[in-house]
Amino acid sequence: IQRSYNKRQKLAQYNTIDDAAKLLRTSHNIMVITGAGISTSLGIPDFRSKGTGFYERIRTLGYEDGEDVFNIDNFDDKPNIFYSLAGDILPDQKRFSPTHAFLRLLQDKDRLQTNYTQNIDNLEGLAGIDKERLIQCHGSFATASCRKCRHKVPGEEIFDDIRAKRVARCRRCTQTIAKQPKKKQKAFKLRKNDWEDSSDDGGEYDVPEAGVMKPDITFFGEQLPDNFFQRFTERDAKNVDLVVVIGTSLKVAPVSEMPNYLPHHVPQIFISREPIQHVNFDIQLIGDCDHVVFELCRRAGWSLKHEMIPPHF
Ligand code: CNA
Repeated sequence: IQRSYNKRQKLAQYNTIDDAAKLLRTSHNIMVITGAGISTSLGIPDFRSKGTGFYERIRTLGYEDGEDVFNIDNFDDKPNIFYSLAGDILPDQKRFSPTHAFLRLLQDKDRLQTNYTQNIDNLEGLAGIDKERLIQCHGSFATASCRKCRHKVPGEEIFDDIRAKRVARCRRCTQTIAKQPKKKQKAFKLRKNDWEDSSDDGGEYDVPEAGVMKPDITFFGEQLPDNFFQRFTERDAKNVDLVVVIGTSLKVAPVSEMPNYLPHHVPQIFISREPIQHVNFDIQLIGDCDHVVFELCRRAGWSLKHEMIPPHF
């Protein structure tokens, strides 16, 4: 995108929840940026909420910084730490939240241009959001790859290991290693360690280890998927007419920077439990997002249906 980063100014004409409902009704290319807060009503912890967030739990287990668990160098160094904790955020949900239903409603009304989700729980797919309208900015548990040979498998293949808090190893590496004659295994080990002498001295060597499998979620220090940058710069930044940000602390770049990179005349709405200061949203609707989106729909004259919304509402 050509424009340089510049903190946008609030647009004076939009202030109230009724303004927000009117914007929903009148906009046709809506960009929705979502975070962990849209899944907490299903019992999936977010990262940073006080008392319930995953990072606080990690601290009670003695780790200083929650982000360390999702650092790629730390993962390569000690994958067992990630595997001992990841079970808590593993998606085993068979249902989605009213806020996911709201996204689906926007899609059904052909108003959802793109949902940029930071979530890795794949619940957007369960709610029926089209792949073409969904960017999983931080990847997902849907697939996993070997850190050594890059072999990719469906994510479910390593779920048992994650639940058992056991480091998942690559089956392809394991098979390749098993097929090699013992001498070759030794040579592989020697080369790997840059030893000069590869002569057979009859000594004992460890067989090389199979690579560690990592869910294809984006760790700190890893690149975001290409389609994130492409879709944002080549399409959405040029023609969205409303931005709605839901259930995120907006602390993780580059997603946190998206609102300030968009044309400043495009109205922006923020929905979350805690207000934020580092982006000048036009309207901040502070509260439980399931309640807020329900109320927004009511005021827009739309009916949001979901099993968690009491029928008399
Ligand atoms: P975060 O930093 O934990 O922020 C979540 C925000 O949502 C907080 O500000 C909360 O106050 C707010 N919130 C929580 N529950 C609700 C609710 N019911 N209604 C309204 N607001 C609520 O998480 P972010 O998404 O901002 O951070 C990005 C990380 C979180 C991504 O890399 C994700 O992969 C990661 N994450 C994802 C999941 C998931 O996929 N469900 C779970 C935990 C973490």
